[in-house]
Amino acid sequence: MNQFEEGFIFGAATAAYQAEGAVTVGGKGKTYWDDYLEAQGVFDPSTASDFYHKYPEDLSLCQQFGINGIRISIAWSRIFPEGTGEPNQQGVEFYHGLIDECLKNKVEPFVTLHHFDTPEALYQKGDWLSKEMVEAYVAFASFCFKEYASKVSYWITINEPWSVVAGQYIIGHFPPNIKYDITKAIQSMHNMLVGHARVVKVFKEHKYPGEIGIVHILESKYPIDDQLSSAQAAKNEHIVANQFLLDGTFKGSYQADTMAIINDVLKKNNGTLETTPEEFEVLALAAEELDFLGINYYASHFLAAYDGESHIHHNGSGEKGSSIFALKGIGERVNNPTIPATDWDWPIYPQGLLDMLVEISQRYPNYHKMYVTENGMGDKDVLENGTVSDDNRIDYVFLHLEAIQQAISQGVNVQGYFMWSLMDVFSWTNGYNKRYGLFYIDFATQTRYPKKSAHWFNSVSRSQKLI
Ligand code: BGP
Repeated sequence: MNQFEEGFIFGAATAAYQAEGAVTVGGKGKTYWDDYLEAQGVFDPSTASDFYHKYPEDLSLCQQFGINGIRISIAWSRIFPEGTGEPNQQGVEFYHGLIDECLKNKVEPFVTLHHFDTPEALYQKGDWLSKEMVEAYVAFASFCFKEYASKVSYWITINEPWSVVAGQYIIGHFPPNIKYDITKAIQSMHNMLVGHARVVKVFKEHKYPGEIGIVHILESKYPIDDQLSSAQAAKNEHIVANQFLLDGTFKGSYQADTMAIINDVLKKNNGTLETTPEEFEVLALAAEELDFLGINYYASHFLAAYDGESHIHHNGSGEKGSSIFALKGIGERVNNPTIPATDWDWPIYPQGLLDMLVEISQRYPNYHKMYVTENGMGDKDVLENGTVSDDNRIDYVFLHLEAIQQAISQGVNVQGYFMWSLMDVFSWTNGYNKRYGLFYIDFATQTRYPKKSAHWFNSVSRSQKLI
């Protein structure tokens, strides 16, 4: 039972802006994070994990430690510094070098086209709320397919539409730092799905080799108690954060039970959703053609009803117990004292991953296959004697891999697991003290140190067995 099938990928994930650093090197243009982070003056992304220069070392570590898949993303503004126009050859060559190095080390690259890093010029035009952005994204993706498709077997259109819109328009900790604007969030998710679908269409029309998928963050939502109003709150958040995106991805339209709640939430927030028949046509086409779904899963949430004004506090410091997340017309996340949580208040609940995998396989039988494309535990790691004894992280990953095995034994097709993150990286809204890596980074020297979890992951990967 604890054996994974041959070919199951034991990978690790990165994202360009969080790992590469070199934000002004090689002709790279700005993303919407650059000026914002500089003005804020708290976290400096300019070097991050220096993956831009250190990737040969990191890929050699992958090979040594049994990591046979890697998620990388292509920084759009390295290829098109202004988002559109002429490609920057230095950026184009950088990703040829990186992809070649993955292949040389027998580490399968899963390449994401948009991981939270819209170029500044397109952000100024409205980001995913503007049609221009969608057009430019399709052009950027088309360029990447032409350039790299001969060597990339797995493409990911967009990483976590929900986190993007929650950060930009609900929590307000991503630029443009708008809070509680659920209407903008829903509209932006729809537009991202349309961009995704158009890119899937381009990929399939050109018959590029390889496969294409999308990554959603999918956290299960449970009522905190047996009151009907708590069940309704859990359902509301599930539909807004999960089901709306899954319907758009796999059904090509938003189903009646989804729209009933979306319309209700929009009404309570005085908003509307704008869509066109052509958009649904392309969504339906992509739903048919999509090769895989990537699930990022870290936590689940427990909800109660909430009638007050929206109120959110983001715990970005690791001060346990400081999170608040209450949304008008949706519900309030409440602490479940029986479930452990990280210092950033993320409830650790592997059962939520199992439930989500099973639910997707039942509601969307056309999903083909899934990968868990991110899972891991952020912690305040301490380097001692050249390593980190991260037993908590090993326990966390063990339990989530076990949940995946249970899902597989119930007939769900899961083909791989990517730990977030390969090495410690820059965390968008938490900086550098929330560490996830299999490899600890001393950010002052950029030296890599394998954590205890890296050694453990190596034995799991090599034996294909959960030990
Ligand atoms: C996911 C993102 C990653 C990464 C991870 C951990 O939502 O895809 O980019 O950041 O979450 O999140 P955080 O860094 O906020 O702890």
